[in-house]
Amino acid sequence: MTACLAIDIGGTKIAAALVELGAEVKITDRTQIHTPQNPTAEALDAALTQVLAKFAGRFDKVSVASTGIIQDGILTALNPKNLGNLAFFPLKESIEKHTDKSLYLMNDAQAAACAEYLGQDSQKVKNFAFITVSTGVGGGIILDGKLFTGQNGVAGHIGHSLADPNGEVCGCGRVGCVEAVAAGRAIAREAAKWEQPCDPPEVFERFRAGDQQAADLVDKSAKAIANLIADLTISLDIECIALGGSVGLAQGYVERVKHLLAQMPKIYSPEIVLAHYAQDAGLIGAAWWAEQA
Ligand code: ADP
Ligand code: BMX
Ligand code: ZN
Repeated sequence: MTACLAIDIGGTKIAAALVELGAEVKITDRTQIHTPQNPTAEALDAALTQVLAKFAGRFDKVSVASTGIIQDGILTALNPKNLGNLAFFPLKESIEKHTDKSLYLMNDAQAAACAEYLGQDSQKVKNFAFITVSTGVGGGIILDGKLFTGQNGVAGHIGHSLADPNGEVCGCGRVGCVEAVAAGRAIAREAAKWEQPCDPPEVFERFRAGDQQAADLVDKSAKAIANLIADLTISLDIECIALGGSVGLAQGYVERVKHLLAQMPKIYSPEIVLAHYAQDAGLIGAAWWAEQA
């Protein structure tokens, strides 16, 4: 048996599957549950218990890609609001209660960056980034062909760079972060105030149907992401960026990001692609990371 149980913990959903990396990536028994919106470690612990029970005896290692800063087995939320107000979670301890197999832990967007870089020609593209526009805005940065995590695992938390000095206070405590303007949660917060309130999927439906209010909100998010891409490109000489997350992958979004970037000088525009592995990028990246270890 060489299957890796990969688990992707996001602010909205927890996905898990058995992943085999051969000539082709094989994902089996993918399952998905809601991330508890409850600020107790017990709630997340119970959700992970449920996932591990489902796959009991069918894997030889476990690899987890999770929202938050992951270091020394602990998950620390930079933005606790994305995790039902849970600020710390003993991730390693929670999983090791259920299995004695090897365990690997990393940030979700860093994992997705590894997966998406697999499809690139590593001789050609050396500096690459993945951006998820999802519950939050996360990032993973590949520099000179290698994932850059930094000493504290913080590298890539680009959702917390500045979008608007007069913007909303972000859940991390800083004013005007990209995440506070562009993320699914930011879109949900704004659309909840409308005369006809709706959720982000409906915002995108209305945007595609030509509704101006919805188009303005989508553009506000896309503009923050376009500026983020420009900043990353000019800071790190990024050649290609993959966009993921349910907002990033939503039909019509990447076109708006590309349109807004096209209005800037050409040097700010890397190649932009949609995440090839879409909603499975975190799972595949986590399995790949475990195999490299
Ligand atoms: P996670 O953050 O758990 O990885 P997602 O990538 O699914 O999960 O992102 C969740 C966010 O995306 C939520 O804010 C949700 O409202 C929003 N969302 C989900 N589906 C869509 C959609 N089809 N179009 C636009 N936004 C969506
Ligand atoms: C937040 C931060 C990142 C994460 C990003 C995307 C927390 C809990 N998370 O910026 O670590 O990568 O959200 O997470 O502080 P997602 O839940 O939207 O996938
Ligand atoms: Zn922030």
